[in-house]
Amino acid sequence: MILDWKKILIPYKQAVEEIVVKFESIKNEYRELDKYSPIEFVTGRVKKVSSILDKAKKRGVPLEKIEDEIEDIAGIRIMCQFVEDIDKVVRLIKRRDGKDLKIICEKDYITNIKESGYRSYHVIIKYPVQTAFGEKEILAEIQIRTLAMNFWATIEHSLNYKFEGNIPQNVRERLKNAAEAAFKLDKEMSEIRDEIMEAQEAFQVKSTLIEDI
Ligand code: 0O2
Repeated sequence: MILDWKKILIPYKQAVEEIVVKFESIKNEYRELDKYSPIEFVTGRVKKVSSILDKAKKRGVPLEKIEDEIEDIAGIRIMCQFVEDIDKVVRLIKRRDGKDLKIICEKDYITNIKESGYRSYHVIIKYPVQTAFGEKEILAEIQIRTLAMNFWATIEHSLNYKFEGNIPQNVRERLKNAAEAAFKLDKEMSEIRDEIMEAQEAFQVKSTLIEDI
């Protein structure tokens, strides 16, 4: 069986672009209203064909089932400043359930931290894409995390890539310590959250006034 990946990935690319714009718009709306935004920034990517095939092989997923079983071909990442913002973003997503997206499942790696030290909240959704040939529903994974969680996950991911999944024990230990430090950083930041939010709102108003001059 030969798959035409170029054709298969078109709706995934479109979905990622649309979903990123939707969450960026929410962020901009908060900012326009001089309100604190629970969304700091949003990124998205379509998984590389080689990574899709590697994941399918690792999980024993046959080619014809890839689109049903690999949930993160379309991946969206929403970064937040504080752990508390993650809940708010999840609520924003839930409010859209049954409207422009359907929630399939949630994976809470913040309460249930992964063995690696990974923390993040994942929401798997079904998203309808209007293509040139009609509607196609695709699966997408939205990862919601703080800046500290993202920093750690990005570094760990690149080390995993470098060591092809076999990170040496001493580096693994350091990563565990770094995960603990990122956890503490999030906790400390949460404790001074009100002060930070007020300062940022004041700064935003001041910048807007300067722009208006
Ligand atoms: P990419 O595109 O390279 O990021 P599994 O990996 O089988 O345990 P599963 O069931 O595929 O996980 O889904 P899960 O747990 O929701 O993880 C999917 C994605 O979450 C991963 O995608 C990563 O982006 C992220 N992730 C999960 N665990 C870790 C981790 O320990 N460290 C880091 N850095 N990221 C993690 P992929 O497949 O790695 O692809």
